[in-house]
Amino acid sequence: QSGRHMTASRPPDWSKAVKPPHKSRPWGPEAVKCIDVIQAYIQRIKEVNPFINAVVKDRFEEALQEAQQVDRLLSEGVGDEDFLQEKFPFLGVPFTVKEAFALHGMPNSSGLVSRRNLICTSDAIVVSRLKQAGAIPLGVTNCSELCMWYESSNKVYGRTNNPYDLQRIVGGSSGGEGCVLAAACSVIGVGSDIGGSIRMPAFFNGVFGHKPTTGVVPNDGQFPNARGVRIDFLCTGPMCRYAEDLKPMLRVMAGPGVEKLKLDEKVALEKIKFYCMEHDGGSVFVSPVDKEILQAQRKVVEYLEAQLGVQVQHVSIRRMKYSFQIWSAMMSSKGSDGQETQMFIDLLGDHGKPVWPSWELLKWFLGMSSHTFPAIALGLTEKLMKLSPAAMAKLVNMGQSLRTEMEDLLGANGLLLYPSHPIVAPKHHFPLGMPFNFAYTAIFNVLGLPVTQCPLGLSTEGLPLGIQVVAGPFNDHLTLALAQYLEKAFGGWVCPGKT
Ligand SMILES: *[C@@H]1O[C@H](CO)[C@@H](O)[C@H](O)[C@H]1NC(C)=O
Ligand SMILES: CC(=O)N[C@H]1CO[C@H](CO)[C@@H](O)[C@@H]1O
Repeated sequence: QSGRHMTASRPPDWSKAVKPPHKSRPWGPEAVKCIDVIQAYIQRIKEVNPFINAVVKDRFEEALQEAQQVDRLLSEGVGDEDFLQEKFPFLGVPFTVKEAFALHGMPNSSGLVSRRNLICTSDAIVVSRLKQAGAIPLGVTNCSELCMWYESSNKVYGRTNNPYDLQRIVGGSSGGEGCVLAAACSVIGVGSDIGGSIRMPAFFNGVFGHKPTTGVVPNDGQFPNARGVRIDFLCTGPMCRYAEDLKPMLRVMAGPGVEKLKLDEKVALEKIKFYCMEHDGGSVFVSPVDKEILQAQRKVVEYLEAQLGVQVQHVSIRRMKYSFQIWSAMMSSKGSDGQETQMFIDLLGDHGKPVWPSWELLKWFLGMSSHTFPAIALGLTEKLMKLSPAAMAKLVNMGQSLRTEMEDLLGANGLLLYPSHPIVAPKHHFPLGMPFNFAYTAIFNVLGLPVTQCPLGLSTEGLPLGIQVVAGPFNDHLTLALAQYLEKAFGGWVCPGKT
């Protein structure tokens, strides 16, 4: 069990994955104590984290004390089950948080070396709301440097490995979160998404991730936070192993914002208008969609048609081909308040001097830079990629037309099925060769639509497959309802190492 010389080549025995605590009844003779649940999760993290490197800072001692408080509360009989359900819907449930969010006593470096010694003295709003709902934080999880890349690796915490194959990526930027959930080290988690940072890791690790409608869940308390137009594109949201947890999590995380949604509305799936698009129409910047991902999507279509008696309509929305260009242009456009978006090199400098990317590149070749290669490359290219004002305006217009087109198509009762990503979890470093594959998720950030990534079993190589379910604005209840339905039909999360 000495972690020091462990060569992280083979995953450990995953078969001892812990059952979710809320699945076992909290009362009666078979009751499970909160302390036992938290202990089991801590044990699990200790066992597998040396391989996956997903939890980057823990608070096990505090978590155990909090679990004892929960047990005491229950033994004192504070109220009946309904009361507790209402007041503390996540009482005693362990959870984890992407490191970029503030969690009291934990770092919030976002993988930036210059921030490595920061320790939070407060909680992000969503974290505090989950705590108030009774959930117990176990620690914080890895992300990409400044949350701007889809491989979770940085110079503060190193690289996180995929639990289905340690040689592969977990995605980013909420990659540690996707990974801990899949590895059964945590059962619910907090992520954020400006280009797919919840949905990509959820896809690569075979768990559920929901990007809510823009403006429903507060983004406060994360670093870096969005400014200017990007405020409308960044979404904080839930990630979890079981689809049934998405809705209560969203309810808690949204707080008063939940009133904008219709989460209590009953969804009649057989009355939904289903649309399906199998690829973006052939963008040259993006990998073609993998055959197995296509097959999985077709199976979903067949299943819905057979079971619900619906007709899934194939659509080809031409503007989707320009997803990457539209996202980039809209991300760097001026806000309605005239505020410019922040340059990445300034963020890298963390309020000090902006980082000079060519100098960092030179240092990187000598192994002396404190930044990751993708971050340096992003710094180098952000100036080069600056479009002419006319080209920018054209793309922003195109994005606005696409938003109208999507909203008209989906209305208040439509769902679109779309691949979560063109390929299954690639090997480490692959994203450098195909940097724009995130366009499959990113386009929905600038469109402001709610999207749930749902796992769909494993590929022949044993890697998670999945699909994005997209609804019109404020119709999150539709995507969440379909997520639960697909989980029943296709099995949802599959414990890694069991196949
Ligand atoms: C990160 O932690 C530092 C130290 O407590 C704090 O000053 C800062 O506000 C935190 N960042 C966010 C976004 O909460
Ligand atoms: C592989 C790796 O670098 N792991 C590090 C993750 O972060 C923790 C906490 O800072 C370190 O102790 C590990 O060495």
